[in-house]
Amino acid sequence: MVDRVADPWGARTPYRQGGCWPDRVDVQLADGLSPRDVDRWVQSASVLHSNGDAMDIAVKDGRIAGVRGRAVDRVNHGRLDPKDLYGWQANNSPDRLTRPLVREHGRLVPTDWDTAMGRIVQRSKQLLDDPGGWGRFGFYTSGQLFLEEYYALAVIGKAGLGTPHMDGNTRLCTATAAAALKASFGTDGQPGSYTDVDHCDAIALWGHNVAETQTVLWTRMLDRRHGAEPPAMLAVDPRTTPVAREADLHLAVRAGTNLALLNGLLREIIRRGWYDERYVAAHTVGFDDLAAVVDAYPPDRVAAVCDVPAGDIERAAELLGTSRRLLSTVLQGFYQSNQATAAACQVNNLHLLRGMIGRRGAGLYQMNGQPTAQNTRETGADGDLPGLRNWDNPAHIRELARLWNVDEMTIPHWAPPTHAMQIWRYAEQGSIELLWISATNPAVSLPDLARVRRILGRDELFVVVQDLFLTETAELADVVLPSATWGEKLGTFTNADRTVHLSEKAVDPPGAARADLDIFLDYARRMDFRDRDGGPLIEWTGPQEVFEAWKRCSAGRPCDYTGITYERLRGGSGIQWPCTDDAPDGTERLYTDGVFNTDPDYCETYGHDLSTGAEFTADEYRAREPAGRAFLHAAGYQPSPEVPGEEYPMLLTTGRSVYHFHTRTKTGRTPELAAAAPEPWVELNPADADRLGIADGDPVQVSSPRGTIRVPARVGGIRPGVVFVPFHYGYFDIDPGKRTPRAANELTATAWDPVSKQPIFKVTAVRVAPLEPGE
Ligand SMILES: Nc1nc2c(c(=O)[nH]1)N[C@H]1C(S)=C(S)[C@@H](COP(=O)(O)OP(=O)(O)OC[C@H]3O[C@@H](n4cnc5c(=O)[nH]c(N)nc54)[C@H](O)[C@@H]3O)O[C@H]1N2
Ligand SMILES: Nc1nc2c(c(=O)[nH]1)N[C@H]1C(S)=C(S)[C@@H](COP(=O)(O)OP(=O)(O)OC[C@H]3O[C@@H](n4cnc5c(=O)[nH]c(N)nc54)[C@H](O)[C@@H]3O)O[C@H]1N2
Ligand SMILES: [Mo]
Repeated sequence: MVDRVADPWGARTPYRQGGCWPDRVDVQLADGLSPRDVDRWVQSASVLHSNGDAMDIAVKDGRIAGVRGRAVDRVNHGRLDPKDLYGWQANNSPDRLTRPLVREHGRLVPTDWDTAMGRIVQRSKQLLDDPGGWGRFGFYTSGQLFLEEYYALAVIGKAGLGTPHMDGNTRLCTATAAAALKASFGTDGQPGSYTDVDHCDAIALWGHNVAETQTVLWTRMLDRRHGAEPPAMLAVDPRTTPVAREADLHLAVRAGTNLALLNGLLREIIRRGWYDERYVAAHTVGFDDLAAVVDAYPPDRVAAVCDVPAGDIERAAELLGTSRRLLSTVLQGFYQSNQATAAACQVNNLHLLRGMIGRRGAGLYQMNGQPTAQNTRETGADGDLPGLRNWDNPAHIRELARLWNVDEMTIPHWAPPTHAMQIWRYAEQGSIELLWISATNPAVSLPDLARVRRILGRDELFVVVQDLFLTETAELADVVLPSATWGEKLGTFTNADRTVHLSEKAVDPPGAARADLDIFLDYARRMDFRDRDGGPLIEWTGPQEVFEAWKRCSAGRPCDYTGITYERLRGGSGIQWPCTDDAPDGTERLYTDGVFNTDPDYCETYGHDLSTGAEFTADEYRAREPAGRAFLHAAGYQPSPEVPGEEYPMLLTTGRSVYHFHTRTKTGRTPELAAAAPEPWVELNPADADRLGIADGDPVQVSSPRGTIRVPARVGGIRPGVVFVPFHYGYFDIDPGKRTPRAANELTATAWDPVSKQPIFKVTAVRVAPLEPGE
């Protein structure tokens, strides 16, 4: 065993282009435990990022005691991320919630399940007694539950209650990935496969610090870089991340200017003739418009907007334009930045223009972040309709009504589903009166936390929180439901390259904690939801039955699971959807024939205007006659809603460290990871630090119009004018006794992308000042 805090990526196992990535099995066991002493190894996969690294959980005396990578799996060939190697210890944490809690006279007190569920059901029935009562329910779920749990929740919300107010924290995470995939290709679903890393000759990382956020995918890229015929690498990030340091070319763009950069790059690619005219003519719509829009972005203009040298833009265009197998990944540096969907679509355009899609090495990822975000989207727990169906297509509604045996009018489809930011707005204004939060910690992860605390604290709002720990959010709830988690429940989930894994139950949850699926099914039973014939709407009792029902719902849709069974997922590798009778081993790449999911009867959306978010109608969509061709969408650059000014002269961007997962409920309870990054910090460019009189380690104050935080300075690692704060640290440090304003989201604004509705966490105007001694 090696110290993977000191070296997050482990030893290189180089390989050549077209070769097979060698196995390397990573293992971590509890102190003093040897592999011989392990009672059982139980199959699972990672839930601390979207990579889907397969692993076995070691069980000793009924407790989780370690993990081991699965060499047979197509995703990780045995490797594990540092968070996975150490993070399982949080399952055994002594402060896990073991009993439900209810609020009595202002305080949360322990109770039993009957009392806790009874309160939720009583409140629910009260609301349903009033006409339109279904509109008073809001559900805010996660990208971290299992597929079966989301599907059960989606059916409860859409066929049981009939509320349109359901979304996931996937709105903060990969709403833009979904929006960009739908906009360009007709439906959600990643075109590429991780094996594209084995074949590519250039890798472009668009606002994706993959080295810290998907360490195993990064080791695959690094191993190619260390083998024969290594791929070239381009990084676009305002910070000097490990990715930027490895790359052949790093464009340290000013935060919020991605679209200008991409427009400039596409202009060069078109002007230099580096695009595939035949592919564009046969498989795309919109070339002339795109060419006209990007023509206004010559290198000098882009250099001025993005603040990178014009020569570097030309070099980047050449790297992209002359590669023969280009792999791109896009993540939060685009999705949470200005003009998110428009910018992400330009990466799709790059691949379409160059015909770099649907063949080996020409991979494109509108990357996921959370381990199960793909499932939130597929099952409709994010508000979309299950099976990547289109809310605006009556035939799709009819299919679901038939499947669930409910009236079409029960299924909300008279307007787009309510997105999370709007759900919070309704909760603030009072039209949502019951907000059920599962597996997410919005009191740390949403923007403008002072506002979020105000909303959760409203007396009129009944808040249910389903979690493992008494989080910043849970302590503001009316009812807290203690959940089982990974390793303590059975289910499936799907990673960023469509690989479906099974996660078995290794141990029992602590105390009275229950699997999220059991909680949702218990609620359905107590609410006694009925179908149109008066029979029970939901009769499932366990995950496998829900999975079988989900397979029927997915049949014929892009995410077709009909060929997958729990049994087939046991023992070997995960399987990529679609998996059907015709493709019994799954499907490695989508769109290999250049036919996209844009047919009006099949597509997931009729589309939006990328600049304003205005929705197109079915007729407008049909008039564009996509006929299986992909859309080349164009948009002009506009500055972000917050730009630096006199009072707030710098730009704050936020994000992740390799050692922590999100709000640290698990990694903060893991000794090795907590010690590796015990407190937040702010990264500053040396020239900015000098000018402000700040030295490395000095305490500083960062302020925005919403709030102020006090954190130590780290000088270096970032471009001038931009500062970075990790968003992992909430306003208390695991121990609720110790409270300090130090969360990045005290500063961020309630603002979102017009198309994906994803919040703009990466561009906030701030002021930075040294703290005087004693302050
Ligand atoms: N260690 C760790 N790994 C994780 C997670 C975690 O919490 N910790 N979370 C998982 C989840 S849910 C997600 S969504 C992913 C996120 O994975 P990433 O997207 O890789 O992570 P971030 O740090 O949020 O953002 C990536 C980069 O965007 C850059 N950036 C900021 N503003 C801009 C901009 O305007 N333009 C450009 N081009 N870049 C910009 C930041 O400097 C940052 O380095 O990670 C997953 N993996
Ligand atoms: N400023 C800023 N803000 C951000 C981001 C950023 O880059 N910058 N990134 C955004 C992104 S991409 C994301 S994904 C979000 C993440 O934000 P959150 O979802 O709020 O973060 P987590 O800490 O992962 O919260 C998950 C919660 O679910 C609990 N949990 C874990 N497993 C289970 C389970 O099986 N069942 C139940 N019931 N509970 C469980 C955990 O204890 C934890 O409290 O943050 C977003 N916010
Ligand atoms: Mo995320």
